[in-house]
Amino acid sequence: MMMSKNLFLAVMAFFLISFATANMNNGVQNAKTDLQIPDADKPDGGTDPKSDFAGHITQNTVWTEDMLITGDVWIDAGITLTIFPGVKVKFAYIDANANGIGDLNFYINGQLFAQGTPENKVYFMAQRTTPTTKDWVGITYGTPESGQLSTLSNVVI
Ligand SMILES: [Ca+2]
Repeated sequence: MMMSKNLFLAVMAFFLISFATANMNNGVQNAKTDLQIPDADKPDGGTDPKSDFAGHITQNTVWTEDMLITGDVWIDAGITLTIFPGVKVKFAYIDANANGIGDLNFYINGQLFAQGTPENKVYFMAQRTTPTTKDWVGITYGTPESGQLSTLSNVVI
């Protein structure tokens, strides 16, 4: 009897932690460009990424180097995208409907695992060296509470 009560409490604690984490992740919705990055945290800019991506991520994937985003991105349900420390995910400025606002969006319907370190942060940023706050749309978190939790730490958006 005591065992099952302890198990029940442990399960409840897990759900409470999950709920808190999910709410925290909702906070990254509609994040803007790197204009909000404090100067001390700004990356050096550097050259454009060698690799580019757009579309659906349909199998578990690891990004180990900088990535240029050239269209909407979806992490599909049940799929994990892992981003290594120090990787810069740069969004191209694409304004197909010519309204002055970049169109690209990053949809998380599965799991984003982006764990930078204080020395090697993960960046979600505009590609242009002098971006506006409207260069890309942001990150949209659509994973249901029953889905996998995303983890973002030492990530600059
Ligand atoms: Ca637009």
